[in-house]
Amino acid sequence: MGGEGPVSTDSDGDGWSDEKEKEMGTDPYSVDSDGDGLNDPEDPNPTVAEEQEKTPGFEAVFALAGLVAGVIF
Ligand SMILES: [Ca+2]
Ligand SMILES: [Ca+2]
Repeated sequence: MGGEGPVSTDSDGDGWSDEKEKEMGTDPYSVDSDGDGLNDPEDPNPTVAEEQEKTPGFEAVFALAGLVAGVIF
């Protein structure tokens, strides 16, 4: 459509144009510049590999603690 050429090139197809990647300091040829598993557009810190500190057992521990407390008291 049209003949104005590409407005923006998205070499890695992650949703950010090469221009934006340059702006953000990310790798325009890598969807995940820092390699932490989150694609650049979804990554809060696309240039800093963060450990995904998830504590999936947190609620379970509380539930268990509550259960134990309920049993004991
Ligand atoms: Ca891109
Ligand atoms: Ca990332």
